Amino acid sequence: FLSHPEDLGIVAVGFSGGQGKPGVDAAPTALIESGLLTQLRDELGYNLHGHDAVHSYPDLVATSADQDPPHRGMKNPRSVSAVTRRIADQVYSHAREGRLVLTLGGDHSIAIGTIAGSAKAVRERLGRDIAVIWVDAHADINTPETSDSGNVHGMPVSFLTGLAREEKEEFFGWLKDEHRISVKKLVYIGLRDVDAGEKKILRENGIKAFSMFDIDRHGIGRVVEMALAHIGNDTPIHLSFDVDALDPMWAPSTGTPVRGGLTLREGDYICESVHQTGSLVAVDLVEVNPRLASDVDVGAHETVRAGCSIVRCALGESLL
Ligand code: B3U
Ligand code: MN
Ligand code: MN
Repeated sequence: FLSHPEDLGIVAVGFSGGQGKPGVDAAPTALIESGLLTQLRDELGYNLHGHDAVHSYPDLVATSADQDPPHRGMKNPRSVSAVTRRIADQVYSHAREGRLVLTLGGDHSIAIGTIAGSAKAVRERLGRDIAVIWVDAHADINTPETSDSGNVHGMPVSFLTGLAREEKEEFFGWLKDEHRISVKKLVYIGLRDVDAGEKKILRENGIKAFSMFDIDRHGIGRVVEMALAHIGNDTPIHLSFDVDALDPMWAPSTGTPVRGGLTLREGDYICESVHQTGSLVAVDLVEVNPRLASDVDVGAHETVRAGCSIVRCALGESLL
């Protein structure tokens, strides 16, 4: 599905407004300083585009809380809406050229932008709907009304599928049908901390989800096989990987760690398998927060290392 499979569009997003803990905005710099982009260029042979900047969108982020009061319970709604809209444009420009797109977050609210941008570009370029593989401990499918936290990083999937809607441009009203994905082309892997309201949404919409229970029962190999079978062969894939899908043993430095997660090897395996389909059009890596951990130096180092491994596997490092 890529006209230039060797070309990699990079969107580095230093943004944390979709949740309350500062530090997740420092992730792109930490990942890049640890050598991720150099590895992608020198070892995996990609031509990088857009890799010179880490974007923090100072013109779009409200500088004080009273400039961006809650709307329908959502925190920082104007900032998150404006930033994700800009990210959608950035991802779209790369994807419209037929490049694979890698977005380094940032909290998971940014996937509103990344998926909106790739869905629109792939529709225009190929007349196809993308599928989304969402790897996460959480379902991130709260509507503003079901959310207890008001954090938009727990809502991106509801906006992207149209389960949550808003007319007003400044509150995600810029999202149109061309940006949206079907609940039928969405599949989760790694879930283990899903709110009651989210379980109801998953059930009522028949959304395919593989929890840690399913991984224990069937093994990761079979789960990935079933996930890929669900979205169907020959469908462009957007992989959105929340590092908190990994067990805190491998990824302690993240805003909401949940025990009982994927091993790093299982996470890498998911990415390798998705790469192997040849259908990957975009990858997000989100929720690395290098400022959080009981031992920050060790924790952040391990988490950044895990994040780099996930990205390299998705981009084909394991191919022999
Ligand atoms: N479901 C909860 C918690 C949560 C979602 N995503 C993360 N945490 N990382 C919420 O806030 O919506
Ligand atoms: Mn998430
Ligand atoms: Mn999560």
